Amino acid sequence: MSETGNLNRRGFLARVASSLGALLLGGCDRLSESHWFPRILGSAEVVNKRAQSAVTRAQSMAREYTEADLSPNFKSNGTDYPNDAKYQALAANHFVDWRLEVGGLVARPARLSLAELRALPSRTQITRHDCVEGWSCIGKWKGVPLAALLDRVGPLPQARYVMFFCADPMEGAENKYYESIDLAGAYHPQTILAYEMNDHVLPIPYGAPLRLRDERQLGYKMAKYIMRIELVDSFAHIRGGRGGYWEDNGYEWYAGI
Ligand SMILES: Nc1nc2c(c(=O)[nH]1)N[C@H]1C(S)=C(S)[C@@H](COP(=O)(O)O)O[C@H]1N2
Ligand SMILES: [Mo]
Repeated sequence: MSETGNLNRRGFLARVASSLGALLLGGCDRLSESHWFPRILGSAEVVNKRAQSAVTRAQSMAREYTEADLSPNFKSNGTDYPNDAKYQALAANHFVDWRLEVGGLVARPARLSLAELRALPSRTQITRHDCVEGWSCIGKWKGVPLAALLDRVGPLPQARYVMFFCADPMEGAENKYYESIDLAGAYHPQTILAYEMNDHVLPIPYGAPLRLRDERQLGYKMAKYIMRIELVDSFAHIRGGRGGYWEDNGYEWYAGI
């Protein structure tokens, strides 16, 4: 290519670059004049949270059913009335004095009444419960998304699992039912702490006053009679070290279906 050709070419590229720049700037100006652009720029945290939940949503949603699919008799399994004096006293007073303790690796530990949990956002879902023993029932659940509760207490960066400690003794008072799920599962939009079942206050056989619904896992993950929630970085040193009552007895920790 000749000297002049090179210069012309450089001149051409420079002109393209500058007009491209003008185009891009023009584009930015137009965007920042619109309503949504500055708001999104000003809320990177919200964008990140949305992106995070979009990813978990894409991961998989458990199937949801209609009212017509509800099981006429939802089975109660495992404990149907905790053999624990403190629990029974709380139940006698309709759980007015019950408080959900939330602690461990969180910025703002909390003690929440049922009324306070009901004041948080809620989600209602009709889903199929599959027990590892080989039966399934379809029920309607209403509760607070675990994600909303986590937003309230602020998980610390080291937190990896959410542990649920229950009221019901299995063998011996010290060996109460417990379970755990990981944070990705905890933030899944269908993971809720249910306080209603089939449009009624959650009955005792199904886990009153509060039970976990994690619709993508088997029944034994869905802790009933929750008293305390604790965020941890490992469950290796808690109880049997396998993350749950049934896990300590040989069941898989991950019970995805
Ligand atoms: N606290 C507690 N949670 C529990 C259990 C239990 O015995 N105690 N049983 C588990 C099992 S094996 C199943 S299948 C479901 C049963 O829930 P349901 O009684 O609503 O059918 O609860 C799970 N969560
Ligand atoms: Mo189960």
